[in-house]
Amino acid sequence: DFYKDEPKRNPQLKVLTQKPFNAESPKEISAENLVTPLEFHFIRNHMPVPHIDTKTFKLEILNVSNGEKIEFSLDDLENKFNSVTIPVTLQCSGNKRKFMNELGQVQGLMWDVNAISTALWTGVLLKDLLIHCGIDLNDPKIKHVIFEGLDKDPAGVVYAASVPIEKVRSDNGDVLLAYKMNGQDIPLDNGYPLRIVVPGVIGARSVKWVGKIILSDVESQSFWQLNDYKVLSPSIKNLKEADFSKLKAVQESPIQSAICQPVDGNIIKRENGKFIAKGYAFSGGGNEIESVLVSIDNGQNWKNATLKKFDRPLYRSWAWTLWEAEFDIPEGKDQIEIVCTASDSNQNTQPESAKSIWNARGLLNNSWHRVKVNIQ
Ligand code: MTE
Ligand code: MO
Repeated sequence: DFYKDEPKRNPQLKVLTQKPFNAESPKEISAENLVTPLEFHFIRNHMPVPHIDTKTFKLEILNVSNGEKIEFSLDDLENKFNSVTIPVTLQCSGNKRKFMNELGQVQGLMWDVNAISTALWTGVLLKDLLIHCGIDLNDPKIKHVIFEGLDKDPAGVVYAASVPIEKVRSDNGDVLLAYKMNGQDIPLDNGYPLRIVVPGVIGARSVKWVGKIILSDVESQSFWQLNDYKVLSPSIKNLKEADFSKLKAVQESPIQSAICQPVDGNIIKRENGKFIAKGYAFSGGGNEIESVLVSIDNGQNWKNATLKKFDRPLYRSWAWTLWEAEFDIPEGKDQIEIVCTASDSNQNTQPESAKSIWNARGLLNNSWHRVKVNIQ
């Protein structure tokens, strides 16, 4: 069995597939925790979890521009460089795919609203490490930074992805080579012992179990970089018709929000008079969430939700904002629909419906989230 060495997981995770393992955080955990407890962080694996011998492990950095190779042990990384800790939300670009699929069949895991979690990531800023290596980040021959994982498919192909050098080089980039998550060893499923964290960018570029970093003139030639995480036009109904070579690989996540409490089908008691809705909002690219609007009459009236977020420097809000809003239970209704939508510091907003953003791969569904509850 190719999957015989998989780690133990919390049974409360909402499992989509076992092999490879893919699971969402429970909604009640997202509603209540600005930092997701380790055992509840969502997991998105493409292959079996690799088991890495930390004593012999070496991270390799290869600069294609001059052929130079440099290696670091975990001990080097943890002890010879300044460490930083940053709150970062990782979101799978397939989050909320399930709802896009309702408008027309899309391909991929049918995620609900919790392929998203937040952790305090500790590690070395990749920029600092590369500068320490004497690499000129303004070298015009370096255009992309490729990350290779140590997880392999049966043919020996490793997971890999890349980001543009601009993201790594930027003072506001915060790309991290992380060795701790919430102050502890990174769990096996989330990339132990070392992973890349690319804040504000879709989860797919935050390569877990990273073994090799390549400074290159071309982007990663992996399937995931070239032929997978790209947004097709709504006119392309079938992946077979897609010409991925004409499209850019997705990087930053668009603005997003969701309701985590109550959940669809919940019963709310009329005698309580009021109820509270809770959820998250998140925007990629370091944008800060400015407001979350919540309605129980399909947007005729909106309430400004109360927000809870990390205090972050401008343009470096890498983590989600939690929100809550209280409503009086309306008279004469036995069902109500809650809807939420967010805006950020750059006035980015969410589309009301997924119609104009529908794509056959079901990526980046950031349309308004709706939940129906019953009043009794
Ligand atoms: N890195 C490796 N090596 N292998 C993977 O399968 N999955 C990617 C990314 N990094 C993946 C990976 C995807 S698609 C996502 S959404 C995130 O990891 C999920 O990170 P998590 O499992 O820690 O939540
Ligand atoms: Mo993902």
